[in-house]
Amino acid sequence: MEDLIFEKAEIALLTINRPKALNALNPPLLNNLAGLLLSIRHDHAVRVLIVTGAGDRAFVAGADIAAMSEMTSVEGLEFSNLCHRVMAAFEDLPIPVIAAVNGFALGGGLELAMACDLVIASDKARFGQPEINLALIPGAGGTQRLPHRIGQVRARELIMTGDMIDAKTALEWGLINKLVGAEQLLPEARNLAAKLAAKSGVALRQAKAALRASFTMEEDAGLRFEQSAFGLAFASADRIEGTKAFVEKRDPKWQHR
Ligand code: DAK
Repeated sequence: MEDLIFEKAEIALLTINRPKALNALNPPLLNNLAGLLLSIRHDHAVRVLIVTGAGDRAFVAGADIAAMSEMTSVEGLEFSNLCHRVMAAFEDLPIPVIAAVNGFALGGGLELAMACDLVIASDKARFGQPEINLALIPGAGGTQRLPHRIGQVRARELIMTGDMIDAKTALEWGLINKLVGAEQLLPEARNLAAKLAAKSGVALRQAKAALRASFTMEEDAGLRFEQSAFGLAFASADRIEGTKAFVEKRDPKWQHR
């Protein structure tokens, strides 16, 4: 899997590694990604995942345009299924996922960042949905997730013009959580990951599931979902420990169950 570098640890680092093509996503890479995400999903030793791009130019410059230009309609359909499976696998990981955006996050690259929970970007990052310039539209969730994150007005501008925005604008528009210098990107991502890894894993999992419901459900169903998720967190050993530790004025020791 040369196109992916996975450093397994409690705070794991996944690097998309096709720097010569600005880390564009082609079918073999996406297939590898699907397999890797499945194994991470079932690996309880990994508590937080950071995703970044190899090199100093790109996070992911989108789906591989050269590969797409050669595809038949049937292959295009298979590619579509694969893209959706990978984005869903990212979004459905029960652990927090942080995108560390080190350069271009375009098309499928921005969609990948938006399938993560938190986004930290370096001052070299550029964001956009330039599919319109290929007579395409965002195909891995961009038309839905972008307006959800930054509102209809700005999402329409990005998707219909295909223009890119810089990291400062992305911060102002609420597309990213934090903007740092290039050297500080991975250290800051690790700091944030360490903060999350110090929380109860069971509570984080329920918080993530309930936050996702705010995107996929009507408000009434979402509020009911929140009640169930709250109930599950409440039934955990960590909830007993967390509330007890507060009363006893000490730090909690999580069991993550
Ligand atoms: N695909 C393939 N190769 C790419 C690429 C891409 N998306 N982006 C860059 N490259 C390659 C370039 O071809 C070049 O290769 P060589 O010529 O050196 O072999 C190398 O990376 C360096 O790029 P440039 O020479 O172009 O570098 P510049 O600094 O001049 O320009 C750029 C950087 C990022 C502005 C430019 O490379 C660019 O505009 N790239 C394309 C960005 C783009 O349009 N991205 C959106 C792609 S469409 C789907 C789901 C999702 C999608 C599709 C289907 N289904 C569910 C079906 C997603 C679609 C997309 O993402």
